[in-house]
Amino acid sequence: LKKSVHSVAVIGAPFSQGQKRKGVEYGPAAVREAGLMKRLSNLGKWLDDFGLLSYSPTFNIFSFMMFAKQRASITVFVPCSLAIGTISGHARHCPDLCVIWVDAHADINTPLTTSSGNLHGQPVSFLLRELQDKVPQLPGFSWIKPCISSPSIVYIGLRDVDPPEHFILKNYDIQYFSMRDIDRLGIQKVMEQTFDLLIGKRQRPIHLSFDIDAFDPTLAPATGTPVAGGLTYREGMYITEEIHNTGLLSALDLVEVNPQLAASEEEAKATASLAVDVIASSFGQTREGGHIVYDQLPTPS
Ligand code: 6HN
Ligand code: MN
Ligand code: MN
Repeated sequence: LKKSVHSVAVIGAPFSQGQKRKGVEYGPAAVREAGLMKRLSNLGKWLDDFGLLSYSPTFNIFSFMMFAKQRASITVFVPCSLAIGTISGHARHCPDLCVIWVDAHADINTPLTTSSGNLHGQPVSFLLRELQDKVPQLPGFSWIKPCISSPSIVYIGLRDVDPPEHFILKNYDIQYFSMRDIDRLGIQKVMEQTFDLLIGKRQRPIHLSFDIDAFDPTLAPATGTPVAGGLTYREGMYITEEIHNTGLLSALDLVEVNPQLAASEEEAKATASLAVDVIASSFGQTREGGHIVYDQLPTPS
């Protein structure tokens, strides 16, 4: 079996709690309609399609990840809050995992620092070991066991970070590459340094959490909290190509696609098809081609 031929579980988790804007529960279906499964099977992936979960709060997605984790799994889901479930489930299988969090936002408010009250701005705070004395026990959340340490996560694309979040990033020594850092270093150096930080000393499985709002809103308008000045298409593809090239991608969450917030059908379609590009590229589609087996040229008879 070629290294790139492996099985990918696809889980759609339509879910809109954790934030106030309606419509994000239609994201998974929109990404499927944009051709996700065909693109992945064209890459020679063995697909394990779990369809759309009918009920998928964080605990369910946690159980699902435990169950679905084969050699890789994608979840095409919704507000970032579900990362509590996906990363916990993934970590149960792969305790050694590291996280690359691509997002305009840090999603690291605690329930005590959040000003919006939205859970999608808080998932990372529940997951980080170092932060647990600052996170209150909430009803329904007692199953969550913090499973990542601060040196095991790197952010890329930040440009809208709340003051308490900034405090946390600085005081807990969490590594990040903001859009300013990308301007300064270029995306190639950013990826090099990200891998040095996370997998420089030892190989470990990568959990990629990709929030579509990391892209510039001109490219991904159909999302709940767009922020100007985001990733270009090429920066986004470079990030995912490099992650694929490590051979260590183990799970991918693609979050915050909200077709209902698009101003037009075209905007909704463009955002969903960008999400498909992110996923396909993470699983081996390359811009220079050559990703499917083609080993003989036709000869004129
Ligand atoms: N997302 N920091 C803000 C909050 O509500 O805590 C925004 C969170 C946005 C979450 O879409 O990545
Ligand atoms: Mn997010
Ligand atoms: Mn975001």
